[in-house]
This record gives sequence, structure tokens and C-alpha cells, in this order.
Amino acid sequence: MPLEKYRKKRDFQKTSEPPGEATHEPAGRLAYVIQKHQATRLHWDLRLERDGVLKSWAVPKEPPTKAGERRLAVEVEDHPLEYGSFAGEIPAGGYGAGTVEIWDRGHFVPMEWEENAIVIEIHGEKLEGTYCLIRFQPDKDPKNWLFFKKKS
Ligand SMILES: [Mn+2]
Repeated sequence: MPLEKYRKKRDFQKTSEPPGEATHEPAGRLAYVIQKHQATRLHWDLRLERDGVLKSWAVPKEPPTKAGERRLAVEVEDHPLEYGSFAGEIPAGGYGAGTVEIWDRGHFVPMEWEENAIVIEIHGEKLEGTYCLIRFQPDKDPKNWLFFKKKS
């Protein structure tokens, strides 16, 4: 069950976040979205479509638009594809309570997708170009990745 963790954390009677009914095969472009999430702590949620779900990372600082800036990106649970268009309020008391807005969206092209290294071309409105996600402490802290734009 790819979305088990996602569903366990949420009460869909209370939140308007999608439970994730459909896991359709990707047709054409792969979804890329970043949601700005004003929760207990402000962060940006990077989401990339892969195998019928949105692979997800929480980025504590604004994502880099130019080369030379590196951001910590903490891997979190897979989200349903429908989450890519979610914006709104997550009610107080629920998981991730706060405001979600779409910060950037578009599609991406995977150049390399390995266990500890992902290289993608992002085609968004704010982010554009080749980006890397590198798991920098695979044994010690496998959830922690570095997210940065490659020099062109
Ligand atoms: Mn979040």
C-alpha cells in the first residue's frame, strides 16, 4: 500500500486533503509541484511524480532558483497524485495543520533516478533547469537529502 503512511496520519472526515483514490499510470508529462506550507514551521513541500504517487520532501528554506544554493530536503511519506493540486487550510489539530498554497508547478524529466541520487530537469514557473537531489548520509540519516540547482 504505497499511501498507507499518508492515510494513517490524516482524518479525511476533518481535512479537505485528498485521500488519494486514483493511482493512474502517468500519461505523458510527470508532475512537479512545490507547495508552500505554513504549518507549525514554514516549509516548502517538493513533490515529484513517480510510480503513480508523488514522492515528497519537506524543504525548510525557500527552494533554490539559482545554482550555488543548497537546501536540506527531508524525505516524507508518498502523497497521492491528486495532492498536487491541493491548496487550502488543514484544520487545527490535524496532521500538518495550517495553510497550503501552490508555490510552483509544472513538469519534470528524470535524467537519473537512483537510490541515493536523483537528477531531473524541472520545468516550472519559478524553478527551471537541472536539479539534483543527493542523499548525503545514506547510512546515518537516509531521510536527509540535499536539493540544489546544477550549474549550467
Ligand atoms: Mn508539509
